[in-house]
Amino acid sequence: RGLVRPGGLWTSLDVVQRTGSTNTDLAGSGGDEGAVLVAEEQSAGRGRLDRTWTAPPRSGLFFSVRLTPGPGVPAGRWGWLPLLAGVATATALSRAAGVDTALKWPNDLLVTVDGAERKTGGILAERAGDSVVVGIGLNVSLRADELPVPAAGSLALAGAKVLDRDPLLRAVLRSLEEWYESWRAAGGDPAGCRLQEAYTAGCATLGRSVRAELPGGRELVGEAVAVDGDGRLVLATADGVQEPVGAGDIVHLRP
Ligand code: BT5
Repeated sequence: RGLVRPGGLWTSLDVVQRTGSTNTDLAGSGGDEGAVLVAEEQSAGRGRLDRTWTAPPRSGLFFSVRLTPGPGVPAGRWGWLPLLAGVATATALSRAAGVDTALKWPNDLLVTVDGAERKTGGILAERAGDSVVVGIGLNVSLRADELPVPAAGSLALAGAKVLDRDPLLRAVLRSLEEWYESWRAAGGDPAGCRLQEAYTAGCATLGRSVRAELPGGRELVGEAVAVDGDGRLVLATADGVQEPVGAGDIVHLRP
């Protein structure tokens, strides 16, 4: 439908009725940059750190794309890809569905439902050889009694004006292509393609008091003050130190 076109980023788009995880399938298949795999249903959807992504069949978008930034983008900058996917998805949802989404560092998409922030999407980026497989899960039509976890939300609950999954998928893939091509053209420099600016503007974590649960069990409490050039969240702690956090979970402590 115009997404897979000569010279464009997307080289193939496959839709399967049911699979375990679109990320696992794409990571294992090798092949070209620009492959897109969409599932109507995932029986073993994955989140980060061995967590799961669960959603009823056809209630949302579950898909993965293969990106191969190549030698023009230093590997240290590939960490921006999940953040880039978040910005691209938020841009698309605002344009195509009139829904404001906020980004929770690093990879959650939040919508506001009855005054509370709820997770309506998540992103999982994984290295596969010289590619990165970026998976996006989005809750689209879920009603309040269908939410897989209490903290979840959906585009329907956030008042989206479009709930058909096809146009939403097209909008997200178009936006992802635009952001990715300009990031790659800038050699992965997030400032050079306004990605850092866009992420900062859309990030609900910044300016908040947060607790970071770091790999290995260490915890850090502070104010989230910036996202640095490597995509890390910078925390200003009570003893005046600025600590960049590159991986881990963030808990927003107060609004
Ligand atoms: C994520 O991980 O949020 C990344 C989710 C990526 C899913 C996509 S779907 C297509 C592709 N194929 C895959 O197998 N995965 C990708 P994380 O930040 O670790 O969050 C996981 C946590 O989110 C879980 O432990 C739950 O608490 C919560 N969760 C699970 N399903 C949810 C849902 N449908 N809506 C909101 N929250 C959910």
